[in-house]
Parts: sequence; C-alpha cells; structure tokens
Amino acid sequence: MLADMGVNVINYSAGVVSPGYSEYDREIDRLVNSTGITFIKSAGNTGGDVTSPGKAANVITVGNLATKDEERKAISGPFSAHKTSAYEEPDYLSEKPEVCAPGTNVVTVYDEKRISYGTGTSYAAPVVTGVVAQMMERAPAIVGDPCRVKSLAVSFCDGSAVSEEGNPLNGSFLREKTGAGLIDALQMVYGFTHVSGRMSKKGEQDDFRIELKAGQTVRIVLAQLKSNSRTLTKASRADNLDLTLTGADGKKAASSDSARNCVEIIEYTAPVAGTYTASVSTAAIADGTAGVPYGISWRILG
Ligand SMILES: [Ca+2]
Ligand SMILES: [Ca+2]
Repeated sequence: MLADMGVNVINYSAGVVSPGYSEYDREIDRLVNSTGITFIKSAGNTGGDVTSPGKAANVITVGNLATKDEERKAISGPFSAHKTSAYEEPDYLSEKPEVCAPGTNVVTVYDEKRISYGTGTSYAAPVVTGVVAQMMERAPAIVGDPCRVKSLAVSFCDGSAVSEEGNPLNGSFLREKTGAGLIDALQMVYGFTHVSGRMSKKGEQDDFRIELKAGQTVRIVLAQLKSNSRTLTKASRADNLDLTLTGADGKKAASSDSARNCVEIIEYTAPVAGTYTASVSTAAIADGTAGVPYGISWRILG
C-alpha cells in the first residue's frame, strides 16, 4: 500500500525482541523484495540482541554511536557504540548493524514548549534515512533498488571513525557492534559507479572492469537481497554471493566471501596501474530461487 503511494524509503524506529530469524524479520524481507522499498531499522536499545525486524537480511540496520558525553558535549572520535546499542545476531544471519550514526543526546522537540535530549538507535536510524533520501534525489536510478541503496550506504561509511575496542571484525570491514562504521553524507560528493544485477544459478559470475593507477585505493561494496520467502536457520541460510578482485595479471588481488553476510566489502590499494576486475560470483543458491538481485558500487578513495 505504501509502495502504491510512491514511498521509496521507510524509517522504522521500533521493534521487538524475538529469538532467531522471526516471522517479523521474514515478513519485512518479503516486503523489501516484493516492493523495492528501502527499509531502515533501528538496531534496538537492548545492549545485546538486535530487535526484529532488524535481523532481516534485506533491511539496513542502524547502530547508535556515542558522539556526545553525559553533559551532551560533542566528543572526538574514534567513537564507541553506545552501551545500549544492540549488536548481537545469530551466527547464521547477516552481520548487524550494517551502519551507524550519531544517536546519543540528540536534541529533540519534546512538546510545544520544551526542547529535550534523546538517546537510542531510534535517533540514529533517521539520520541514515535522511542520507538515503538525499542519495535517491542525487541518483534516481537507485530508487526501487534496495541492493544498490545498501551498497552505497555502506560505501559512505567511515570505518576508522569507530573504536575497535571490544568490537571485532566479523567479515571483512564489518565490525560486530558498528558494521561498516559511521555514515558520512559528505562522501556523496565523490564519484561512484553503481550497477545492479541478478544471479540465478550456482557458479554464475558477473565481471566489472575497474581502471586503477599505481597507489590508488578502491572500495568496492556488494549488497545482495534475500529473494525467496523461506525462513533462515543454521541449516538453511540466505543465498550467498561473494566478491573477488583480480589484477591485470589474472591473479586474485583481494576477496570478501562471507557465507552469511549480505554485504561484501573490498578495500584495495593497487601496487601497479592496470585494469582490475571485480567479480560477483554465486557460491550458493537455493533450489527454486528465481534470482538473487544484487547491487555493486565502487569508488576511488585516493
Ligand atoms: Ca553484530
Ligand atoms: Ca557471501
């Protein structure tokens, strides 16, 4: 119904604690897959389990970074996840949250007479939703394409802005508590290439050529959808696409090949100039899946 009204992006700052991959997560995965709406969800304020539907593979889940102190003064980075920001997910589901935003001591209008301050992922998620809405204005081709939106949103993140303490990597460049890091809207001014595709069988591969000069660093982000309606368990994971970068010499330069994450990220500095090839490959696909949509984006960092 919202899709019929022309809604392109939904912010959802709510949720419930539920074990595993719940019916709620599954329903929102189905909604994103069938409508193309981008669904942005607060991770939850449990300090532990991510709330549903934040465990859904197809949503962008947002954590809260402690960017202000108790006196509401700005502090400098690297920032930690706020102690209430939820980050735990079952080990057969995609790493959550994918991105973070400031959500600590955020100034809000309380009522007609009062200004107040709020803390929680509910404050962080709308920051990302706002950035995504601006992205859609700037690049209308990504409207209705939640994979490309997620790929770009993750690419806009600054991983060095978050603290590594108690926050281990869980897949290349995705941290347990803060995902790809702090979303940075200013990154939108940089040149991005973004493409959509669809994989329909195991062993299939799509190649994208990237010209690099010696010393240039490229960041490549692949985001895939869960495109079927089955439930997810340890024994029945989402379909699995992986990302590889091959050098001009035909040798593998870098790869990101998590079996569970729906986002793969490569950051690579070219030792020599040449044509590199980013490849999206299909590691696993369930019987009866019509096709797994994906979005890939890349940009030269410097
Ligand atoms: Ca996590
Ligand atoms: Ca993968």
